[in-house]
Amino acid sequence: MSADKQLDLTSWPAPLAAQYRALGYWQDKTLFDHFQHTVSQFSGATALVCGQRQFSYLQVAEQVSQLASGFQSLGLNQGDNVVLQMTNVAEFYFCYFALLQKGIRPVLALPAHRLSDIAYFCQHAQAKAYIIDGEPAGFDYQGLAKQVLAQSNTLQHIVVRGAPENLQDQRFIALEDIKGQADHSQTATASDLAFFQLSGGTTGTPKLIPRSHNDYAYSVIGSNLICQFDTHTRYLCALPVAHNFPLSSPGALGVFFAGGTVILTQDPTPKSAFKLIEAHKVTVSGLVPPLALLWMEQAQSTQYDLSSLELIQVGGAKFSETAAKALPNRLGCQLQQVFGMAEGLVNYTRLDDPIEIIVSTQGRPISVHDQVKVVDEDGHPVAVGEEGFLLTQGPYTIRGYYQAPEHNQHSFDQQGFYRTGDIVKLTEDGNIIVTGRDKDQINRGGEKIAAEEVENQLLRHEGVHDAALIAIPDSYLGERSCAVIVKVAGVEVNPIKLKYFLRDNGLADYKIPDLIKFVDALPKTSVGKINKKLLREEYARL
Ligand code: OOB
Repeated sequence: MSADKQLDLTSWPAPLAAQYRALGYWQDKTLFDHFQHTVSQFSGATALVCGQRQFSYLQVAEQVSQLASGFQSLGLNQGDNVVLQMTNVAEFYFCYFALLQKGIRPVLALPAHRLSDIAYFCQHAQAKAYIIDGEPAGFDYQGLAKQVLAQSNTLQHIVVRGAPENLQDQRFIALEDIKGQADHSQTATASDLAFFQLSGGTTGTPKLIPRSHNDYAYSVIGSNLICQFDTHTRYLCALPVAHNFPLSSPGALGVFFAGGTVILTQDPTPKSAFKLIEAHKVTVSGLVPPLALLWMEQAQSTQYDLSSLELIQVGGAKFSETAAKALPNRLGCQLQQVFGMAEGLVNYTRLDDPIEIIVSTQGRPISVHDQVKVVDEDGHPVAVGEEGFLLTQGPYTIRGYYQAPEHNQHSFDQQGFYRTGDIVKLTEDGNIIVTGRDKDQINRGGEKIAAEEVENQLLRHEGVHDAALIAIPDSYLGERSCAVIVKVAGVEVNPIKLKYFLRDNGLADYKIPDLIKFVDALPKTSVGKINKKLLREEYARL
C-alpha cells in the first residue's frame, strides 16, 4: 500500500474535516503559503538571528527558494521522505520551508538522536536523504551519517551544512552546493502530509507522527491568538528547533506567521541565553522545567538586563506549583504553562487567567473544538475533579501514527480519540491538571524515554537476563531513569560496561539509564508482567 493511501486511513472523518473547514480552522493554505504571506507583508523586517547572522524575511525567502530548487535537483520530489537533523541554526528553517514547498516530507529528528533512532527513521520512512549539521563541535554528525548509510538501502544523499569531510563518497554533498536558481513554485497542497514529528514513544520503536499543513497551521494560528504573538514578538528559541513546543506552540512558526523575530541559541543555559535576551530585547521564550529552574536561580545574580522579557512559557513536563509561583518574581515576567504533545493537543494557561489558575493548572486546549475525555479504566467518563485517562480528538490531533496499524489500534479508541497516556483531572472551568502517567515512559526533564526501547537494548547484552526501566523522582529533572536488572549467572556485568554497551549500540545519551541496579528477581504482577509500580515505590528514595 502506498504511503499516501496509509495517510487516508488515518485522516480525519469527512464530517469533522468539513466542520473544521466551515469554522475556518483549516484554511487550505500550506505552511509555506503562510510564511510567504508574511514575507509579502514584512519583507524588510528581521525574521531570524543566528549568532552573528541576521536575516530579513526576504532573505529567508531567498534562501528557501534556492534550496527548493536544490532539493529538486537532487531528485527529491513530492511525496518523498527525508530525515532532517539540525542543531539550532538558521538552516533548519531554510531546509524546512524549502522541503515543505516542494511537498518533500522531513522527519524532524532531534540533535540528541543517535544511530539507533536515525537508522530506524530512515528505514521506516524510506528516506531518500539525510540532512545534517556538519559543523557543531560537540558531536560528529558526519560520522553518524556514515554509519546510517551503511544500514540503509534507501538513502541517496547526505546533505551537510558546512563542509562535507567525506569527499570520496559522492553521496555527501554540501547544503551550500545544492542551491540553485530561486524557485518559487509550490508542489505541496494543504491537505497533504507536511512533515513528521516524533513521538516520545512507549514501545520498542519510535513512532512517526504525520502532520498535515492544515492541521499544523491551525495549531500555530490558534496559539498565536492565545499567546498574542505579533510583529513585536522577539522569541528566543532555546529548546531544540524541531521539537513541537518551540516550533509551533506558537514557537518559531508562530513568530514567522506574525512577522516577529526568532533569536536562536545553541546554548540554553543562563550564561548565553541572558546575554541574548539583553542584546536582542527578547520578549518571550519557551522552556522545559529544569531550564526554567536554572534561569530562575541565575536571574538573581545576573548582570544582564532581562527587563524586556514579558512571558516565559514552561512545558514539556510538569512544573511544580512552588516553582510556578516563584517564576514571575524571579524573572520579572508572566508565566504561561503549556501542556502539549507532538501528536496534537496543546493546552495553555491564558495570559489573562487569574494567577491561581496559571500556577496550579496546565491550562486548557487551543480550540473549543478540541474534545477531551477523561475516563476510568472501563472508558467511562469520570466526574470533574476526579483523576482519569486523557483522550482527545480535534482539528490538529492526529488520527493515527504513520504506517503503524497495530500500534494505532491501541493508541486510538473506537471513535478515533488519541489516548494520550496522561492521567489528569479537569477543573470546573475546564482547565487540565496533569497528575500522572499511564504510559511506560520516563519524562526526563521534558525528554521522553520509552522504557521498552531501552529494556530491549539491555536485553541484547549477554549478561542481562531481565530488565525494567523505571522513573525515579529527581528534584531538578523531575524524573531520572533507573534500570533494574537481573544478571545472567556467571557473566561479568557492571553499570559502566552496560552504559558503554548501550552507547556503542547507538542509543542516544539521554536514554542511557542514570542509574543501574542489580537484583535477584523482578517483582511480577498476578498476570506475570513486571510490577513496575512496586519497583517505582521501592526505588523512589534513591
Ligand atoms: C511536548 O510534546 P512531547 O510530544 O515531547 O511530549 C508529550 C508528553 C505529554 O503527553 C505529557 O506526558 C508530557 O509530555 N507533557 C507534560 C507537560 N507538557 C508535556 N506533562 C506535564 N505537564 C506539562 N506541562 O512535550 C510538548 C509539545 C508541545 C508543547 C509543549 C510540550
